[in-house]
Amino acid sequence: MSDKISYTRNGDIAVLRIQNPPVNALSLAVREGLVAGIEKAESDEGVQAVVIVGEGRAFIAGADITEFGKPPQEPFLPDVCKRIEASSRIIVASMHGVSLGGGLEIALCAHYRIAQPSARVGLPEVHLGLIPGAGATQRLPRLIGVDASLDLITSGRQVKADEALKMGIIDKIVEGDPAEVGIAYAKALLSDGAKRRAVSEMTPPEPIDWDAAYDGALKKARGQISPAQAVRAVQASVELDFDDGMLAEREMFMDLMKTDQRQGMIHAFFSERAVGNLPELKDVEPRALKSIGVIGGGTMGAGIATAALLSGFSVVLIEMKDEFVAAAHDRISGNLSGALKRGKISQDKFDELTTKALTVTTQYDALSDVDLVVEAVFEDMAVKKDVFTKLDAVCKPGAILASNTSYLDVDEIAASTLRPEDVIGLHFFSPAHVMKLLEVVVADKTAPDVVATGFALGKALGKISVRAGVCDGFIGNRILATYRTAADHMVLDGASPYQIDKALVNFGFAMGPFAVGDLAGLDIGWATRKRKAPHRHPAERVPTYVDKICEAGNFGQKTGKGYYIYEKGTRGGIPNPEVTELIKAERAERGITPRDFTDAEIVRRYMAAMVNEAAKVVGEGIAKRPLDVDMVLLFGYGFPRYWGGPMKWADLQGLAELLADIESYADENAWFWQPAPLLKQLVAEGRTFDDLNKEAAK
Ligand code: 3H9
Repeated sequence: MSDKISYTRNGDIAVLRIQNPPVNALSLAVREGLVAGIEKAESDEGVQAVVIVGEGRAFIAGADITEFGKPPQEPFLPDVCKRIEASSRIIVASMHGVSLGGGLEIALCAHYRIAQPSARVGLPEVHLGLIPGAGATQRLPRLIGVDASLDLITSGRQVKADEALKMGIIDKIVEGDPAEVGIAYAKALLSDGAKRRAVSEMTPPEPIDWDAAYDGALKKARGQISPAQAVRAVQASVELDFDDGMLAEREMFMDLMKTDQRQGMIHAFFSERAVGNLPELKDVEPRALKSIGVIGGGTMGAGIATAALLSGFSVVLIEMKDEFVAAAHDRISGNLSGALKRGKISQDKFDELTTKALTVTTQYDALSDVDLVVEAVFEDMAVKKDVFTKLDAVCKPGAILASNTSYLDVDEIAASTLRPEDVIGLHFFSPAHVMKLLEVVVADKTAPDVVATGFALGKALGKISVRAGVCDGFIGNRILATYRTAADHMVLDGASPYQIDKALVNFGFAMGPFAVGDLAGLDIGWATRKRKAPHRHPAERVPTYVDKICEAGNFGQKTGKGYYIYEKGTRGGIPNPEVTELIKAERAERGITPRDFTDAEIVRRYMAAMVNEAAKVVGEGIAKRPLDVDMVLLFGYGFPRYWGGPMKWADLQGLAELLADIESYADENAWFWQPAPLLKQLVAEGRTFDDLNKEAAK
């Protein structure tokens, strides 16, 4: 028996306990141990039933993801499942915590399933670019039907025990120690004379319109292939006998295992967990956080306040003028009523958060006791410095003073206080109570425990926090400025904003850059261009037609017109013909003969600009690791998760080919397309961005 499985006897019941912390993943030793445990129970005289339970916080979280990409080792999971199901003894799975992927597949091979009220089950394989590969696509439809199976498998969503019971996935919900309730249930089954019950022997369900389901899954997943493949696997459960269906599932699973999407999504899974794991924070205790101050009650400040309230902090929000106080309060209440409507908080909680937990005032003195303040006022250095001087005067010693600036110099802001070691950038993304990304911007003098507190706050707010150094735009907005410029250049040279948006949506972005511009407000980019104009390098190519759109009072969605025209009551916009005319005029003025771009070239140039700037950001230490950039783009900029992030995408494409493209673009515009030294170095050494991630993890 493997040391990952313990075998005990309780009368005529054997208990197999999986002990593979932290989440009982089905690594080789667990698979071996399960088979050995079943064999032992069968040869153990008097054993009539076997209860399978998990030790610790979960039943089983699925296959061991760290084994993916390596040659599979026997016993393979589908065979382990088959062996369990074929056992001559009655097998009971007693589930607690999560039973995910292969974990649920083990349970589906048991003859009976019970769960704790707090248990959750699901088949999240699509989130890893895969489909279930140990029989769930064949057994689940036999157990709960095609529609419910497709819902679970193509979405990867987890369901709670009560829903799983209603769906017919589990037989009973019983509260108590999982082993004890499992034994009691097995005893009751035996005394009732219950028989073995194999899901694989149940009648296959009725067929559906498979092509429609396939097309629907493909469309919904915006370029991700595994949900649509899952439809084909479930189709096999209806059209083939069980064993052939299992072979079909295995083949599709192994094919998906070879894809870039699987690599990208597993990179995202592990990076999401590694991103807050910084050597510099090891053994650093964060400061205590109970109350948060917020300066400014606009969209950003109200969003930050909402996020803090929802995570259990008390909030003091400072508005500039008395007449703004009520509006700020309303904005936060509006956000919270969204949470109330979605059932995330109760009416009592809503009342408490909008009254007792929240103070909105114009009096800075009210901040005298808060543990951390986030300033979210107008992006202007003089205004920020004025706020920080006031904060320095009123906040208690040890309170952290944070700026939500999206590009200003945090060192300069810190220098306006007498406690620069307590100053940090906390760059939230709008709407701050919804968006998952938080850039923790570490200035020259920021103390390590202040950085640790920034990460602790991010965790408490349910954010993905990424460490960033100080530069114009930090990680995300700096890279955005560059790839956005590449898009602007392509428009000047002949592509239309609409073709570019379409090509990038087809690549997998939630929206193209011009549609995003309309959503964010074209006035923001206009202000940035004006700010940067005095320091602009003569070689920069900045289009002026967008300024003309703004000068006419058109700022995108909020004014109903920008790159697109937005009719009331319709979703999305239609191309604005005035923009096409303005672009034509500008090309003529600049003497540019427009040329055609293919969609593939658009994606290539856009991505090359993104990766090149990202490599500079990593090379300069603004981001510590390539995976930090990947997480910023994934969680703040709508980058398709199935590519893992731009750095992972670049590794998958091949860095040498990408560098060669950048060098060829540099023949047209050497100033813009200066290859990143880090990219050149990696190509010369035959290494990848992921090699840098691995070195950083050592
Ligand atoms: C599958 O089953 C395929 C089969 O159909 C067919 C096969 C043939 N493997 O998230 P946490 C690690 S595909 C290895 O921080 P939480 C995780 O990296 C699999 N390691 O905790 C972390 O390590 P570290 C289908 C795993 O409480 C630690 O455990 N299953 C695995 O917030 C704690 O994780 C899934 O996709 C794993 N399967 O959340 C489930 N799972 O401490 C994926 C976790 O070194 N996992 N780790 O950073 C999850 O969704 C969450 O981790 C879970 C716990 C909900 C379980």
